[in-house]
Amino acid sequence: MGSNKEIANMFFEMADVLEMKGVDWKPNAYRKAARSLESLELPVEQVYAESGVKGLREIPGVGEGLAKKIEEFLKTGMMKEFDELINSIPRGVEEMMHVPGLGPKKVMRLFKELKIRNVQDLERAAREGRLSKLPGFGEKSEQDVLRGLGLLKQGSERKLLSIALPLAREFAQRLSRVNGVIRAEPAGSVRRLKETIGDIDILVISKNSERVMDFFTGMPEVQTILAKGQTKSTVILKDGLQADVRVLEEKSFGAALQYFTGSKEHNVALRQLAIKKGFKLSEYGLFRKDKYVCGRSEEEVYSKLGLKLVPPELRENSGEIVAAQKNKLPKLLSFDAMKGDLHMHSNWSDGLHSIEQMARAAQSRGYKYIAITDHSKSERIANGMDEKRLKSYLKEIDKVQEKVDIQILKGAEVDILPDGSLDFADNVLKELDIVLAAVHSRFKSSREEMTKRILKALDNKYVNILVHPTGRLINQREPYQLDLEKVMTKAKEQGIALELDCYPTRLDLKDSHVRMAIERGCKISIDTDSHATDHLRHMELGIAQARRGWAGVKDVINAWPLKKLERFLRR
Ligand code: DGT
Ligand code: CA
Ligand code: CA
Repeated sequence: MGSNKEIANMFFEMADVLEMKGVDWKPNAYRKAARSLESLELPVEQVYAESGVKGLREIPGVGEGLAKKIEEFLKTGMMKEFDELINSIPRGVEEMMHVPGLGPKKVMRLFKELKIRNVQDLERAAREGRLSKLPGFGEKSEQDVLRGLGLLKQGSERKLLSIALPLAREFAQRLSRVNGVIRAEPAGSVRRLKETIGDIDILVISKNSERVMDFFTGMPEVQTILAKGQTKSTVILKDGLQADVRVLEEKSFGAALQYFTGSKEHNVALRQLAIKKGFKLSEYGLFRKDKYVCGRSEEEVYSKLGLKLVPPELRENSGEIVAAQKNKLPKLLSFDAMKGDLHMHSNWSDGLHSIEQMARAAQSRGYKYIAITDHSKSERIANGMDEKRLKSYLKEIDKVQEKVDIQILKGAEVDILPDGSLDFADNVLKELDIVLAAVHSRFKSSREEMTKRILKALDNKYVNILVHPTGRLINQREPYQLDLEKVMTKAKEQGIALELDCYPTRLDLKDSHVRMAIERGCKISIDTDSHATDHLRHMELGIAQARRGWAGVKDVINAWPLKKLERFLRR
């Protein structure tokens, strides 16, 4: 973990503790600085080495006080105030903050009034119905706590793709440089680009397995070695993720890559097909009557079984095998297909960077267009804009447009209010090139209410994209109750796209919903919802998810040329 991330985590923790203690504004200042550090492109050591405390103070959100704390940490490896704060409350109490749905204020009350000191106490108390007795808590909050505990458990078992994917790539890269290694590739759910990952699987071709295993189990990220053998080793990494490495012969690498990429369900179906055709398929190869037929590459294996090569993202036994047999696999969206990004924030609302910085960052990714889409007025905590500030914001976009070589669409992320009306009136919406509509409140409405609310918003003639349509946060918040089918039908009728929000914890719509949408002729917009320039890279996660949902260029409005997109936006 680099210092940027380490200091950011310390600031986040300090914010939590300060909030539990009822301190005002400071927690938010710490969080802002933490987010800023997280998305800083340069290592903070470098900033400090080059321009000292003054350089640190130029990091958005970092003032005099926090700059001094960063300096202290860089010089001594410690932060006195961090230690003091952390030691001022029991460890377990602070951990309760990580239960989705429990804020610092509630945690403090549970600690003070019910003497609940850790997550185990909390679970017991909730199961015994003791939480609901606390004034202002009630049975509903108790159920929420139990659900939150479930999500927390899930999160400790399955990690986000955004965490596992770079690690898997890094490990494969390092392993491929080990003496005697011919090839090293990620397999398993990481290769299928699934939204969450149980463990990382890596396959290696090498004649010297011992050297590979020594290297792998000796990596600095490794916390515990669970197994170390000739063909397979398993480790637990410091962040809790598990990783397996397998060493193979060249002759069976394709078969093994196929087998260990999975999914299990895809493999079972493929193996049955092999049997039907008189073969036997295993991780060692394709055999006929115990005689090796092939196994060096996946292509050979699929081809001998009469199939086109199935892209890993589709290997879930959900129709891909029949499609591959009939040469009817979809032409998937490629990783370089995107022409623009239609959802991002600037420092006009809760983003870190200016409109110009966002535009330039998008331009350097090779995009042809972007939409700047800051929040509307009801999003007070996100510094949403009222009509007056919106006017200046639109002027600022015009000014930036003069300076950059990328088309900027003037947009806003407009709240869908509880009654289904929008946060800006039609005569204001009319001034925008693109309108994103979003639910940010009353997540716990009934299915009927939420469906009615969103359908009404989609009746507005200026809306172009319904963003993060189900509101879920992976391992943190369930999707809201919603009749998605009705929403998709309405969106298609109205010429409104549904978003696939690429933010790592959102990935909303999820894969199966993408497929459901495109089967109904509904268009998708894959957007990063960036709050800083470096978030633009999350596009890859969204493309992966779209591919898992069988989407191609025809389904994705921001993979289209500007002219065609503009026609779509005019509805
Ligand atoms: P994960 O780690 O839970 O995110 O998901 P996977 O798909 O990476 O699963 P993992 O790591 O347990 O196993 C890797 C692959 O090995 C899996 O995708 C398919 C294959 N595999 C594992 N167990 C079985 C099995 O019992 N039968 C078959 N046919 N394949 C298996
Ligand atoms: Ca795995
Ligand atoms: Ca595994």
